[in-house]
Amino acid sequence: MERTLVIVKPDGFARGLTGEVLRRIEAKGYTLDTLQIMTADRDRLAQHYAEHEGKPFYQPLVDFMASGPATFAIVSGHRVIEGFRAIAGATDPTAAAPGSIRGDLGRDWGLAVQQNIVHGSDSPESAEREIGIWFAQR
Ligand code: IDP
Ligand code: MG
Repeated sequence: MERTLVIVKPDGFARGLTGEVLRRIEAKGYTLDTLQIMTADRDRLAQHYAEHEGKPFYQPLVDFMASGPATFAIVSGHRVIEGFRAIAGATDPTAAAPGSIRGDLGRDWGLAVQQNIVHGSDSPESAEREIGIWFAQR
C-alpha cells in the first residue's frame, strides 16, 4: 500500500486545524497509520528540506517549522501521494483552489514564510525518505 508523510505545520496546529485536516484525509478515504505531535528539531528539518537549501525561503522556512508543535502523520492508501497533494492544494495558499485545504483554510499573511498549513510528500521516494527522518523503525 502506498503511504505518505503529512505534516500539519505549526500554523495549522496553532490555529486548531489539526482535526479539520485529519477529517478531510479520512473523509477522502485514506487511512491514518501513525500520528505524533512534536516540535520539529532543526537537524531533522535540514534533512527534510535538503532540496530547498540555498533558496531565499529556506532559513525562514526552517525557523517557522521549528517554531512550535506540529502533527506528523503517516497516511496510507492507493495513490495517496497524488491524492493528498490534490486535497492540500497549490503551495501558495492565496492561489490554491477553493475546496482544497490550503484554498479553504490558508492565505498569505504577508510574512517571509508561506504558512500553508500542510506538508505532503511529492513522490514514493520522498515519502519513504521523509518517514525515515521523522519516524524511527517504520
Ligand atoms: P510544497 O509544500 O507544495 O511541496 P515546496 O516547493 O516543496 O512546496 O516548498 C516547501 C515549502 O516551502 C512550502 O510548503 C512553503 O511552506 C515553503 N515555500 C515554498 N515556496 C516558497 C516561497 O516562494 N516563499 C516562501 N516560502 C515558500
Ligand atoms: Mg514539496
